[in-house]
Amino acid sequence: MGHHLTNTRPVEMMGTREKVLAVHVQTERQTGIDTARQVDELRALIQTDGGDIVETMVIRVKQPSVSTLLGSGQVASIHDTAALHGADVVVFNRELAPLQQRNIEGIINRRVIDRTRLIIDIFARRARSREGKLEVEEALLRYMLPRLTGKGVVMSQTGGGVGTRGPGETKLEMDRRKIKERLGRLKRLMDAVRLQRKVQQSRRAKTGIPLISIVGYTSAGKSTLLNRLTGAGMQSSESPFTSLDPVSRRLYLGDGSFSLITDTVGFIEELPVQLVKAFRTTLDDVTRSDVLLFVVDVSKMEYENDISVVHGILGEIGADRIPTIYVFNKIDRVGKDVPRTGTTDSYRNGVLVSAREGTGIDTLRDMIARELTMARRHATTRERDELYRAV
Ligand SMILES: Nc1nc2c(ncn2[C@@H]2O[C@H](COP(=O)(O)OP(=O)(O)OP(=O)(O)O)[C@@H](O)[C@H]2O)c(=O)[nH]1
Ligand SMILES: [Mg+2]
Repeated sequence: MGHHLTNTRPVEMMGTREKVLAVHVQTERQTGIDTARQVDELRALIQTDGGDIVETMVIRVKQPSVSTLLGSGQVASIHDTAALHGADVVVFNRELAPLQQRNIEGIINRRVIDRTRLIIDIFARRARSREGKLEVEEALLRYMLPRLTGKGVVMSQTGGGVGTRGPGETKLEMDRRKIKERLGRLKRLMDAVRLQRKVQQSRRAKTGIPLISIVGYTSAGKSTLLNRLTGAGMQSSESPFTSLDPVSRRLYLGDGSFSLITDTVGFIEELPVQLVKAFRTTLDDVTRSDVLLFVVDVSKMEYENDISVVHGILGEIGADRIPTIYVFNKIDRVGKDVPRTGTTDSYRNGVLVSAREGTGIDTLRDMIARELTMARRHATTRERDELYRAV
């Protein structure tokens, strides 16, 4: 009986989890609270990527060194700590320049993975759709291009290590020329996907069905909210980046009409630029929405920071002017008073909910209906104006 269970366990639980030393590099500008939050986030990312954290180091740096980022004494102490705990990999909580990464790796004699590679790796692990896989592959190749050494690189999807996953089916050995060729081919493949999407979009636009997108920091509760609103069977979990592929469902409004509501990839502080670029097709739906539901986990101490990170990324993808409802989620964890005394007051279009327990969801439905009516009115005014201009 027991072996059925064993077979469904993830590979990492069967004794192959890599031992990871987590290194948080703290610059002078950062406060203590920032550090605690970022260290927690780093640890969650490493665990999501199948790593077993044996030790966490916080290293303060005053004057970053071009060649190794840290001082030589600091690199030596990373080496010693890694050796002491038998770490296989050292993961840094920031992007390292290719030169820094290579030099540190040389000194500490272990694989060095930076934050960007770690996040791309998690995306590679999660991508299910063809489009998502192509997007992750593009991000990974763009990341690797400036990091090639003479030998080229090896990517494999079957490898179990932290920060080693690639999206290809087989082991790929690539040099710079091959990477550039592959990027060219990826571009052609994505162009085809985009064209297909355009056709779908214009077909959908003709139906006049309004679009709503759920956006927010990773783990804010976006999928739980979609499930609560529509009964969709979206997977939700504590670990970051559970959902990558956009999933759309019908959301019925009071008057019998419906809209399409889409849940998509979560955002994170310093989301690698390669990923934002590669995911532009996926994020295109967000940009075309009539209304955004901006989900915020108010049980996190630093939820205001999450809000500004998400605002930043919405700005980057050109979705910052879409009418937005702020959904302050997880109030079951904090009680009603806490978020009300904070920033939530300054968001006119905000509602306190618990997606898990259903609190506040009726109010949210009413707000969505109202927002869509206004969006429609705007659209008709615009069309009428255009008509007047035309005659
Ligand atoms: N207490 C509480 N937990 C919640 C609530 N909503 C979601 N959660 C939990 O928060 C975690 C993340 O929820 P998800 O719905 O997966 O979050 P997400 O925003 O879709 O995350 P990603 O897809 O990974 O970006 C899960 O463990 C949920 O059960 C809520 O209202 N209250
Ligand atoms: Mg999700």
